[in-house]
Amino acid sequence: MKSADSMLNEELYQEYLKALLAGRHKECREKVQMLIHKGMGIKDLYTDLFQRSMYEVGELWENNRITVAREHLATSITDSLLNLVYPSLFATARTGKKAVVSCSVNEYHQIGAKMVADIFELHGWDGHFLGANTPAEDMVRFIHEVKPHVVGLSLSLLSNLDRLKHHIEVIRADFPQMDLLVGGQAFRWGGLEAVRSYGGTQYIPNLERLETTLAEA
Ligand code: B12
Repeated sequence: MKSADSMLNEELYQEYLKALLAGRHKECREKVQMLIHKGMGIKDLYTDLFQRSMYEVGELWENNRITVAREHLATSITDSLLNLVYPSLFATARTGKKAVVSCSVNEYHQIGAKMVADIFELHGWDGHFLGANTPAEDMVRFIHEVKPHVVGLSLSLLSNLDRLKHHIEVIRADFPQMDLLVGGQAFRWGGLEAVRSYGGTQYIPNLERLETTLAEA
């Protein structure tokens, strides 16, 4: 894979962000297709283009410089663009390993968790993505059916920490040895000690660290 910098320069990033905020879906799509065609790696595309622009959308929204409608538009475009990488995602040789990735109840931020499931797929795992707002008991039922090697939980709002803890407790009750990965922006503001106190639970701040962890697994 070529380095991200050689393909995604600042000018291209700013053009993409402008198109995203203006809702020019086709233009965003063409830029992403061009970057994929040039060989930009999936982790870099996700981090340096999609994540960076969504964090910027969040800041603009927080500072009342864009409306909720525009933020929703940018989110929906980004969500659809993730699917452009799918042909290369599933081309990797399968390892036979499985992961389940999900958000807890009342957690509607799902793009980051979806990216995590995709990175598992990229590394040959089956990355079962359960999406936003998944009840703990239903997730555990699914874990019984699929028998994954790892479960990943995403938390964006620190106010949802007790819900995440409930998920961990319900999983631990049936699967005391299950490897748990947690991630998401909530941990910028706290919650790590509480999560680590469960043991066998690892905090992964970004996709780069996730790739290193998978390479070592
Ligand atoms: C889009 C968005 C929404 C959308 C989400 C839709 C969707 N389909 O996902 C909607 C409109 C639903 C929404 C609602 C709200 N949102 Co919002 N949202 C965002 C926004 C703009 C982008 C989120 C995003 O996609 N980021 C990009 C992804 C790729 O980044 P990421 O989530 O951090 O994921 C990466 C890593 O954290 C890590 N990771 C994440 N999960 C996991 C899991 C595992 C296992 C691992 C290993 C790694 C990992 O890997 C990912 C890739 O690198 C953010 C701004 C921001 N800074 O992100 C605000 C933001 C998260 N929201 C915020 C808020 C306040 C809200 C609301 C409370 C607003 C309101 N008053 O209603 C509600 C809460 C809804 C709820 N109960 O969940 C705040 C949170 C602030 C805080 N201190 O808690 C933010 C930061 C905006 C801001 N700056 O104020 N939001």
